[in-house]
Amino acid sequence: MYVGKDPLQIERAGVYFTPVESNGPTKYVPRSVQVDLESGVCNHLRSGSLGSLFRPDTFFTGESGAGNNWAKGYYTEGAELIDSILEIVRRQTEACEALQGFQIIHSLGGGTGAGLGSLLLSKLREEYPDRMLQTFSILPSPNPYNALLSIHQLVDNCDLTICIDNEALYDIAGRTLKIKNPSFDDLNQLISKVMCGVSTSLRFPGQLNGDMRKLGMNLIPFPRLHFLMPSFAPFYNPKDKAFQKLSVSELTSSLFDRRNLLVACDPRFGRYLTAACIFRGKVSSNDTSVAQLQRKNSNLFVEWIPDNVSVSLCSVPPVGQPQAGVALANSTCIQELFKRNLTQFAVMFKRRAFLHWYTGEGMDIMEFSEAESNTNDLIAEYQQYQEASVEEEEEEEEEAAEQ
Ligand SMILES: Nc1nc2c(ncn2[C@@H]2O[C@H](COP(=O)(O)OP(=O)(O)OP(=O)(O)O)[C@@H](O)[C@H]2O)c(=O)[nH]1
Ligand SMILES: [Mg+2]
Repeated sequence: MYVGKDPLQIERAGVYFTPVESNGPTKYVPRSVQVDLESGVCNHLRSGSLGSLFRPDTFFTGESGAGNNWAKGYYTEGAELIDSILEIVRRQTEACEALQGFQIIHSLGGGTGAGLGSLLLSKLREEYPDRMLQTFSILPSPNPYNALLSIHQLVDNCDLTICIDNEALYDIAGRTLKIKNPSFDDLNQLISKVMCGVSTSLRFPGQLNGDMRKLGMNLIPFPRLHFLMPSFAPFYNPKDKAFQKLSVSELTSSLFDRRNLLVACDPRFGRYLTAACIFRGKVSSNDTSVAQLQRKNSNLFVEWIPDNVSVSLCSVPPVGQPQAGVALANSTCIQELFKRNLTQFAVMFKRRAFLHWYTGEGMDIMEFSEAESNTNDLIAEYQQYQEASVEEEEEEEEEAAEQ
């Protein structure tokens, strides 16, 4: 929670927060809605150290839960409550001067975040067709059905999905931060760092990619290929007293290093379509390390999108760290994530295992087949652009002209 007067911190506070009347200095409350189909997690949030930050009437919880079943979140339990949720969302949007869009933070593994989250996306798309829809989506999932049904929805109903992969988080927590048996709290600390990082350009004045649409404009060359990998550097253990001070070029290479990625994919096996880097804190502005890195690894960046890595600087460092870098990358290697999920999905779906739980909620098996083929197509599209080169396209054009 920020308490202070720094004009840089306050100038764009209105992007995520609504000022409230108070006798003393202006207070801000998040323009958020907290939703769950059972009350436990929201109660935990309310009674936690940041509980008083939220307006009480922006919590919405059901009674029954979605029992790890996507169909319950999307078609039955969640569908019954969606209107009341949209009512709160509408109230919050009315408090906006200029609504850019929506950000949904959910996991794709259970019934609520995945199923109800997907339903909410489709309702928002319907009601606010020209606003940006962005998600922070937590993968993978012990239940491959829930995740794949969600990916199917995300491909079509979302503008920008920032993928966060618990597998990668466990690796970072264990290997870099030396935490034994990391808990969800430890992982969520990492997620919050990355969320603060990737929203830097929206939250501070004068930034490149200063709103959601510009960010999308620069990062998403094709509407379906909007699944981004975040990275952060340096990760450090708060219990280690000494800060690691990195030069800009060290920060840059860390951002493009697999070990600092929040998704368990290897960029060396794909190609970057686009990326956006933000350096925060004391970082010299005339550094050209990103351009150098691109030159040295030119085979990892598609050559048919010029200037595909943007760089911006924000003088405000993240809380508790003197400097840091964050990046959002659109790399074709993200197909690995979808392939892993699809493989697990396919072996179960082939045997129709567990399907009765979904059909029991009124779901049609066709939707499973559609999700499977949509994800197959998505993987093929990533592969196609991974292999595309400028020459190939010219050849194709020549061939077309000859015919
Ligand atoms: N990083 C992180 N992952 C979590 C956390 N809580 C749950 N998960 C992951 O998300 C997956 C889905 O669980 P939940 O998010 O609890 O499911 P839900 O959306 O509440 O859905 P239901 O409980 O089935 O209604 C789990 O398999 C976990 O891997 C968390 O606090 N942090
Ligand atoms: Mg739950």
